[in-house]
Amino acid sequence: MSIHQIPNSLQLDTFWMPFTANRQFKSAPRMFASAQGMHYTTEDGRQVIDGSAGLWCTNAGHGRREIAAAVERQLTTLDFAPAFQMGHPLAFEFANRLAEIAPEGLDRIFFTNSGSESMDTALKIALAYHRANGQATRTRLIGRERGYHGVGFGGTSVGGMVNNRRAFSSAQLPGVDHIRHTHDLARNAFAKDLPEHGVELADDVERMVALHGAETIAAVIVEPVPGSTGVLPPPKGYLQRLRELCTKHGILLIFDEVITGFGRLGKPFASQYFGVTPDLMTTAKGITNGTVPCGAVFASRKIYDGLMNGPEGQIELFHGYTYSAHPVACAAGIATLDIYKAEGLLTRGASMAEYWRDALHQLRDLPNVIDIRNCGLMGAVELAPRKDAPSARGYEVMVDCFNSGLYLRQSGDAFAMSPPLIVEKSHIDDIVSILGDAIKRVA
Ligand code: PXG
Ligand code: PLP
Repeated sequence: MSIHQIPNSLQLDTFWMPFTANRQFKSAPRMFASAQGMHYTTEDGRQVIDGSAGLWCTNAGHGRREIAAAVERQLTTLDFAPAFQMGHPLAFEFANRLAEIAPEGLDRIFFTNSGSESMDTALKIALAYHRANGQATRTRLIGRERGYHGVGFGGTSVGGMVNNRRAFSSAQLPGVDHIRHTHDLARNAFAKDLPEHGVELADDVERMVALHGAETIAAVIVEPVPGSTGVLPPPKGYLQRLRELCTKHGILLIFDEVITGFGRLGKPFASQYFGVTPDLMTTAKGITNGTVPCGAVFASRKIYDGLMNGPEGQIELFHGYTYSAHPVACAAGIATLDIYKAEGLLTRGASMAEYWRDALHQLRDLPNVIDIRNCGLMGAVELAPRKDAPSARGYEVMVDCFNSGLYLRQSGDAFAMSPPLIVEKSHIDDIVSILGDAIKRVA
């Protein structure tokens, strides 16, 4: 047990924890008891600054009363309503509000409950769209190495994380291929702006076309800035090139904005930040400030209209979840958008990004630091792995940070950071100084 002892009465065996080394955690638990603003409070009353917005989701900070009030109101007014062949006004209102901030033309919105569901939904929409438009041979899905698109069979298939896939290799979707990732330490380490090198990697789409035939490819799926695999900003011009090649070959481009959406880069969406508009965009997380599970797929009018054919009484897309457009999620989402708007949070990152970048890069000369990356209010510090023990150094630094008052996400020997968008300069100083001390101590 750690010094941060949990009550003896709490039995830890029954909760099978997700994406966690269960035995390691349960032998020395790290427990949060409450949260407000930029900070968690631990069971033993310590303040821990939130360097990763929970899991990249609490963009407006913790404990927002307005969201709590909206949720309570909704639960006592209309706790649940079916969204299949029935409606409730809040679902339409929420969709309209999302459309206001969407990249131009991406204003047809399908609700889900998570990023993984958003990804499954987007892949199905892509297949259904091509089929409805007389191109039923377009069934291949092209993901990218080092992509993370959640844990459904669709998302793991197009994703490119080996640990997410190796145990399930027999059940990956057929006909999926991957373009190469853009992470290139040799050429781009410590880039403070978008990496200079790697635009040519987008030409992998041409290789896929040459190999498989454009008429078999439904969609290319990428995160504009991969988050889970260590914050990998795209090389200059790369996303534009992907867009051009997809358009040229009639392939749909899907941006997975589950992390980059809702202000992370200083614009509502990464699509607007990079000036590249995909055909479909998946979101979740920040859509309700992490409070109530919710996700949304934003589709272009071309795609929506393309599926609104056939007899009027026919269901156009055989897809949906019991909790699609759940009234409580819609209420939480609208209250969240109200906060984002009132406090300018969807663009606040733009004014903080430079300070964030410069603060992170102060860690450059510390022991074992091999790269520092940043984009908007995303950031990563990567350490050299210990010989024969990848991730060990990363884990020790993460635990040291927690014990000294900083929560951040460890990804192998890298740390991925994404503070709530309410972050002030003094918070950034705290995050960087605690992380720096931990890196020095662990060495
Ligand atoms: N797409 C992307 C780009 C994501 O980052 C998902 C899909 C799946 O979303 P759900 O809601 O099904 O988890 C994600 C989720 C981390 C971390 O620390 C990242 C995610 C989730 C949990 C932890 O890197 N990303
Ligand atoms: N909704 C949210 C959450 C916003 O952040 C914004 C603008 O930043 C909008 C809507 C659009 O607001 P307006 O119509 O006042 O420009």
